[in-house]
Amino acid sequence: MITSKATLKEIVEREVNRVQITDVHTHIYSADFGELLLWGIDEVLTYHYLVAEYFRYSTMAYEEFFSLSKKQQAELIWDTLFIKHSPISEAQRGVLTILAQLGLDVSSRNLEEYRSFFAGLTPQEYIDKVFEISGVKEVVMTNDPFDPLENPIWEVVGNNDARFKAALRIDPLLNQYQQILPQLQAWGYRVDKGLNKQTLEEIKRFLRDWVLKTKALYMACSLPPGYRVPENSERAMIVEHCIIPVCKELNIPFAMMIGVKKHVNNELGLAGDSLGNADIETIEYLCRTYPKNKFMVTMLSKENQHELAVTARKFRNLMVFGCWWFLNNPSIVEEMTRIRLETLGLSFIPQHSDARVLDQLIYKWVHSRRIIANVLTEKYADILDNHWTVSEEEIIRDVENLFSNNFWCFLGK
Ligand code: FIX
Ligand code: ZN
Repeated sequence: MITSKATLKEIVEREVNRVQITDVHTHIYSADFGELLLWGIDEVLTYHYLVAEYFRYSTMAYEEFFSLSKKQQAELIWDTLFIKHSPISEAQRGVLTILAQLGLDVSSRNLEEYRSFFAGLTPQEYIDKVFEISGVKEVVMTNDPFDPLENPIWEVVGNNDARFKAALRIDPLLNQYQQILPQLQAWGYRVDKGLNKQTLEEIKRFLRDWVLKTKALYMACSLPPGYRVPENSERAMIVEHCIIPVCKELNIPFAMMIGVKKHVNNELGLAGDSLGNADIETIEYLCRTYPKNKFMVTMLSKENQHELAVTARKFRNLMVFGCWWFLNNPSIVEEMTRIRLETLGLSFIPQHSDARVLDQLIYKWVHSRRIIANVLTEKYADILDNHWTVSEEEIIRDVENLFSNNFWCFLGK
């Protein structure tokens, strides 16, 4: 049994650093998906977080920047954010963490040298390397049947890498039904403008078809701050009459990622989204009204985090996950992890990477492991003060639950 705080710190850090992680939400793909998988230093540097930070200093016209090649954009970002200013933001620091963990000479600041390292690797080789360095054993992708680049891959190739799991992403269905209606009809689903009985049944058939085709572990959607159910809207109708029944039938969670304000600055593209406070009563309503359904929820506003944790205390069919997007900064990850451990004990999923570029698995998890280990150590130390003792095996158990098993148990797998 562990009784000293020094030993406690050492063991918690060791186990958090070596636990094999299930990353429950990413935007990366197995090599089967070809160009959809983004990797390498130029993709890392042109990550939309860094594009937004580049424009903090640049007066270049947005369209001029986006008309440049990825290589040229990367060089501008490198020069502006790393050479002309010290790279201390979380996303900037993340680039340095990636380079350091790959064993490259960060002090050289030589972008061409970094590029030559990547030039010598195939996608598959680099996937293997990143999974090994990051300690991630499996990731859940974001799979969008409405993406014209991704859709055909599922028809021909599919996913053949067991480390990559699928999640069915249905934002267009919920947030732009009228726009995607023709596509559903073209695929042979007998859907109409009005959400009549046949249309609702056909939307359910579409959802069922794609969950089964992709072997999706859950259905997911990002939702605006104004997301409300119940509500007299297409989105609320489709959630209650299609998503909920199919998720229950297939025993998979509905993952709601709530609070994104799309296109606040449209000229920034992916970097142009922001956030807003969302309504916790919608989550209360769904968890209460559909007790046989499972809901994974992450919210984008810092101000929503405490009430989300308290709501999870009320509903065992609610799993809180991740420090999403603008929350994935050390100061906020620490605060959210502390709130969650104090409010929920160990019954939540503390983090996901949201990696959009393969390399980011490395930095997002190096940074998060350190913060989560520190807060977790403090919480164990608090109970040791009351002469509770904890064993190494119990710490291993708790850490494996936080970083993997809580997700799989919630799925019922
Ligand atoms: O909706 C989402 O899955 C968001 O995570 C993304 O749209 C966002 O661009 C992102 O990658 C944030 O980290
Ligand atoms: Zn995401």
